[in-house]
Amino acid sequence: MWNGSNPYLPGTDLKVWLDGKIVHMNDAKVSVFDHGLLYGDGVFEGIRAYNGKVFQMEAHMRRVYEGAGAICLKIPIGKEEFGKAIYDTLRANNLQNAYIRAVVTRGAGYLGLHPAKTANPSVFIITCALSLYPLELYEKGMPIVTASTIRNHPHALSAQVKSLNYLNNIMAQIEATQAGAVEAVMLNHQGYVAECTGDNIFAVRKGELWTPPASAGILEGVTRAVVLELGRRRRIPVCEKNMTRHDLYVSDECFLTGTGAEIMPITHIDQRQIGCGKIGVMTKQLLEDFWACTRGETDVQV
Ligand code: PXG
Repeated sequence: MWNGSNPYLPGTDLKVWLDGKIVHMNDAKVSVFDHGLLYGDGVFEGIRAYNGKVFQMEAHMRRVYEGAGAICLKIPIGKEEFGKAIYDTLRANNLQNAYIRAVVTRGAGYLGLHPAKTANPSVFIITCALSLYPLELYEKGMPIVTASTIRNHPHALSAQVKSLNYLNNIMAQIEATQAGAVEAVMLNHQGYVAECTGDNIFAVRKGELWTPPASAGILEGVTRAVVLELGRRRRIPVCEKNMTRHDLYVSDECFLTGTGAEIMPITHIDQRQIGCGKIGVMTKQLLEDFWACTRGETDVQV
């Protein structure tokens, strides 16, 4: 049990939804025999709530149930109950604007890989206040680097499965930190741009919006789908196409998308300045459109 000594853990009295019950964070315990811990055997979702409403709930639920299904993991509750559990957790913590982490593990069982060695998958939901990027970063943008760690080969496990094994991405994140950046772009096994460690990537080139296709082995992010739709609504030519690092270097604008980051402008990649070195015109339009969605002013179904 956490004894409160780790300064990096949330220090507040959070309530966690664990297998049907709302419990205090100190009582939210999973077994050392849980296959989620022993083998990374499970799936998770990172979701956000804005003004008391869960953003793109359906898309996140679709992804977690599809991902679980793809690894033969039966989520012990239905989609509706899962959604209600998320709202119950937000309410228990009095949170209107929050980060939501939903996790499904194969559950506790004997040692050994075989999934039959576990009987009861476990579900838990953590909600907490967001530590947002400073607002000025959305104007100024940020630098990223290319990691030498490549994205997992999509033929090993589909990137659509948001599995509990993120070690590759963590390795790339360490590379980013060591280079003084917050994010790193990962290439795929063919050398094409895939995505960042927890964000998708877009480039703007001659008025067109480019992003790598699902076949590049990327997670088809919910934010990415919203941004593609917002681009189409603005009649921007949108291309899902394989991109090289060179395409990024010579782009007019570049930005990341993700649940946590929303739309984050990129100013430098591997020390090369992108465009004017601050948020680009198209990025700014899309960010404003995106914020209108999060405020519930426009509806985008993905
Ligand atoms: N690629 C990867 C590899 C991700 O893990 C995204 C893209 C963006 O997808 P969404 O659906 O968020 O637009 C992700 C999302 C966390 C955290 O706590 C990670 C993500 C999302 C939220 C929180 O590290 N990854």
